Amino acid sequence: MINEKLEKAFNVQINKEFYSEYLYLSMQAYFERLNLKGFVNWMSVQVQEERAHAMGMFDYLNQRGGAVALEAIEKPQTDWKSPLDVFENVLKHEEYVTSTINELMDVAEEVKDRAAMSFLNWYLKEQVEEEDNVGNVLATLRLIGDDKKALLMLDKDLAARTFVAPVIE
Ligand code: OFO
Repeated sequence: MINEKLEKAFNVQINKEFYSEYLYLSMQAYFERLNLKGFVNWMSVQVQEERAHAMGMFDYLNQRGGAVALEAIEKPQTDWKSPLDVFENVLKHEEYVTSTINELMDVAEEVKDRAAMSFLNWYLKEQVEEEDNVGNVLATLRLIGDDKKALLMLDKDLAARTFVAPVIE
């Protein structure tokens, strides 16, 4: 049976992962309005990843005899100034999520739940990847500046991203 404090901390993080899904879905809608289909695709993959992150913790908590308690999901922002503004926000958000997973890891460490620590290691590694992916798109957007042609080229590149269901272990 999982420790009660850790169970609560997992539920907080599950909510954050669902919020991430919701935020990226809102960003996807923004890119639909701009008709940037590659960006739409990139966000839709991100949305699916966040759902997988949330469900990974959802399943784990159940497996450990804990109780999943879903909370209301905060309303996400719905408009941004530009694609650059979106990706600056994505990076900020991912850095925040990294910090909250670290906090969850701190609780697992505090209650000496080594199995949970080992499970959460996957999430910490995933965050390194997430920040790197977002950072790469952001760096390109900074280079692009106001060049519309270059933006459309990046849009084409982002159309190639595909969702591969992560194996969380
Ligand atoms: Fe779940 O990694 Fe992004 O938020």
